[in-house]
Amino acid sequence: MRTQVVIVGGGPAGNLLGQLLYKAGIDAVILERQTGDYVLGRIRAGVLEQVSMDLMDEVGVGKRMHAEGLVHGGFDMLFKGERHRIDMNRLTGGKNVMVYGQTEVTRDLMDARQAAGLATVYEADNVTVHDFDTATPRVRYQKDGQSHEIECDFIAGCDGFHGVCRASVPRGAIREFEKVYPFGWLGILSETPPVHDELIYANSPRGFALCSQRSRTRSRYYLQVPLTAKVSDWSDEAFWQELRLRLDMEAREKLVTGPSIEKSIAPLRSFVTEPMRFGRMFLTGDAAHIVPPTGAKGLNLAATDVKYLSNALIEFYQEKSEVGIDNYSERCLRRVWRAGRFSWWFTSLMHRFPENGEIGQKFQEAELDYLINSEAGALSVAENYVGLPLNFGE
Ligand code: RFL
Ligand code: PHB
Repeated sequence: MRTQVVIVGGGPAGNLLGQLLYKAGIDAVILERQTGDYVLGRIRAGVLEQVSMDLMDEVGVGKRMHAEGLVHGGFDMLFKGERHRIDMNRLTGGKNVMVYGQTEVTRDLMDARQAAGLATVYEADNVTVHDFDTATPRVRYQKDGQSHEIECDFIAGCDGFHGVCRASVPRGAIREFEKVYPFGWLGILSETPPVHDELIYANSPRGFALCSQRSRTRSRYYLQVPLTAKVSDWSDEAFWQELRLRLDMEAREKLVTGPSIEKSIAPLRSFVTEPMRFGRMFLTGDAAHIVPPTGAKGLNLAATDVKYLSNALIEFYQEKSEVGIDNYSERCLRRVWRAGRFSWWFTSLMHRFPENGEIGQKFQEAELDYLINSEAGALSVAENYVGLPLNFGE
């Protein structure tokens, strides 16, 4: 079999790339290791930047997002028991973010792909990538015990942090930068109205907490927990109790609790791969970089990577130009480092680092006091949170 682009991984990056290429008349096959239901069962990101909303519109799947997503023009920062609003909309001259879950983004993209009759192979086992240093790369996989090979022009590695594409690059051709944080996030999803109509990022001496949401009736909350914590250690009651202790009085009283419908722990990590292109194979999204979730940047970076990649591939096929392909890595990495820097900084500001002691907590509170009382400080937070425009750096 032959196609133009093999996309390894059918998460948000792979599916968005599939739609962008389809709109440009470029053939692609997606190979996904899991079932579609499994992919949709992973509860992850919740906040879309304007660039990601625009991409959903561009590929024609924005309708449900606009109908059901919640537009947020600000968020609260809580420290020393008090909440302070960052008015992103005012500070950035009208920019907002959209609360619309990654599950919904992926579902909308998958539905559009299916409606267009495009090929996704689910439960593709043992995917391997070959010859990406030549003009005819190949991808092999197994499905129902049968072996298959696809010859293609390009491979897009959209296969997440544990994928096969990055792992197949010769070690001498790649550099990896990594920071692992000494804690994780315990997340809970519940069919309860959110405690507040915007997000609350809380710095507490007991550790970080985040009050997020998926809709007006569904909440998502996170707690900073030690790396040794296990989901089974945390009953729902213990979670709600600890969350209350990290919130301000008003939120504590308003919090509506209920049974969890999902509970999981995610480790926090900053990770960047350089470069993101290896001959005819490109890495995108979590396959190339991980940010800690504190800045809500991961999914948005995945979306902008695949937009840059689709532009480069369209230029290749339509204009016979390799300029976009040659610039892909540099273009993505500038944005990746900017978002990665913000996520690292916001993580450092909001979490408890026991090794920094009480003075560390005091310094954090002083910095937060500065940020919310300084127009320049608040603007810096706001403009990083709403994200960079697509043509940034041009
Ligand atoms: P994904 O979503 O991991 O998808 C990769 C897909 O590739 C498949 N795969 C393979 N397929 C074939 N062969 C193989 N060998 C394969 N190996 C893997 C996998 O099954 C999977 O379907 O990566 P992608 O598409 O790059 O998307 C990235 C995002 O998922 C990620 O950046 C975000 O979820 C990060 N993130 C957040 N991002 C935001 O922008 N805003 C947020 O509010 C936000 N919150 C979060 C987050 C991530 C979290 N966790 C759990 C890490 C909150 C959390 C808790
Ligand atoms: C989420 O709702 O899952 C979420 C929101 C904001 C973040 C991280 C996660 O910074």
